[in-house]
Amino acid sequence: MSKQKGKDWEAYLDYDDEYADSVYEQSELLAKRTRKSRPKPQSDNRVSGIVVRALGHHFDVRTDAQADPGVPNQTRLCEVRRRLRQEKSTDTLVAVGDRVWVVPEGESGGRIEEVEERTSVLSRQRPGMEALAEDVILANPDQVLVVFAIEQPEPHLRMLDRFLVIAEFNELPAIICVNKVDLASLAKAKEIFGLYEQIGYRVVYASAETGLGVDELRQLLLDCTTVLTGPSGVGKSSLINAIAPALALDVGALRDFMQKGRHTTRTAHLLPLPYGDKTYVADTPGIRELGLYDIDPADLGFYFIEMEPYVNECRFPNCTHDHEPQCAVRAAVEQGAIDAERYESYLRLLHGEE
Ligand SMILES: Nc1nc2c(ncn2[C@@H]2O[C@H](COP(=O)(O)OP(=O)(O)OP(=O)(O)O)[C@@H](O)[C@H]2O)c(=O)[nH]1
Ligand SMILES: [Mg+2]
Ligand SMILES: [Zn+2]
Repeated sequence: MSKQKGKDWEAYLDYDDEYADSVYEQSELLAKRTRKSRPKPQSDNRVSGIVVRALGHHFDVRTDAQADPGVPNQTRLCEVRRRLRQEKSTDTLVAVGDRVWVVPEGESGGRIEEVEERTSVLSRQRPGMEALAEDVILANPDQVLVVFAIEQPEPHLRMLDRFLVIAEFNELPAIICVNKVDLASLAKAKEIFGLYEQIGYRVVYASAETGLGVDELRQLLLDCTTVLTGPSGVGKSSLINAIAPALALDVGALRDFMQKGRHTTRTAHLLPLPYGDKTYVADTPGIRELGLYDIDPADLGFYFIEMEPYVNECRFPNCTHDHEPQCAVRAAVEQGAIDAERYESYLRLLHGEE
């Protein structure tokens, strides 16, 4: 499924910049001699952790409190060796959410030595790249909370459909949150998003402002890692603040998010919520471009959950559900069993349109 599967991460990682840069080009002998004076990759003092924030080439890693006591905020600012940083790889080598092994340095520093294989990923096509390139939004999420606003900004359902396709492709349960219901009405919100309930998605109607839906969201987040995603300005950070006020995340001023290109949250941030050891939530920057990464257009029908039951009923096994005769999907659209707008979304994605 994800591109990382089977990749030998250790081959990409080392524990020392200077060492790594010389060893790979020079003789085995030199390598052996140098290694003696360096910490071993499997040194006993390494500790496990989770990458909670990416800061350019550095990463905040939350280390295991028992193995690594006395660390300020339980967070170490870690480097990765230079060779890794120079990799012209199109994949994200270290991402927020990655489980890593760190050799501690000083009171609050460290070096990422190993990245564990990702068990799941929320990713998209890296914007501005022609070639297939993965931009990992979050590594190892258990579920996705796709946040849209009923107003400010106006919801674009084509964009929501893209988020859902990406979640389905990655086999991540998706929950839809419609925020800012205080700006319209619950009736209007249901008119627009009720369709998604009909096709089987959980939809939470919320307002970070009035607290509507906040208890429901809190319940849904318990004991797992949830990534919040959606356009900028919809209130992702505001909702997390409402769920756990102690976090006090930065929230955008109204004029900021209406301006093009302004994102209040600039980097993904994985936060432990004060509701049990296993409750994590990831606040991420708003997304404007959401290209599908590594999804074969021929499989797209499988990721529209209400189309999926029909795709094997078509006359032609390679039916794209676009123009082919005796297409079960199109028949279902004509009968009203599949919503015409969702089908329109499907066609746009099929043809690579915005
Ligand atoms: N009326 C109303 N305003 C809200 C609500 N939630 C958030 N806002 C406002 O919407 C603006 C954007 O909120 P943020 O929480 O920064 O949005 P975001 O999704 O985190 O945005 P990025 O970090 O840029 O992706 C702020 O001015 C919030 O006060 C809500 O439920 N109702
Ligand atoms: Mg934000
Ligand atoms: Zn078909």
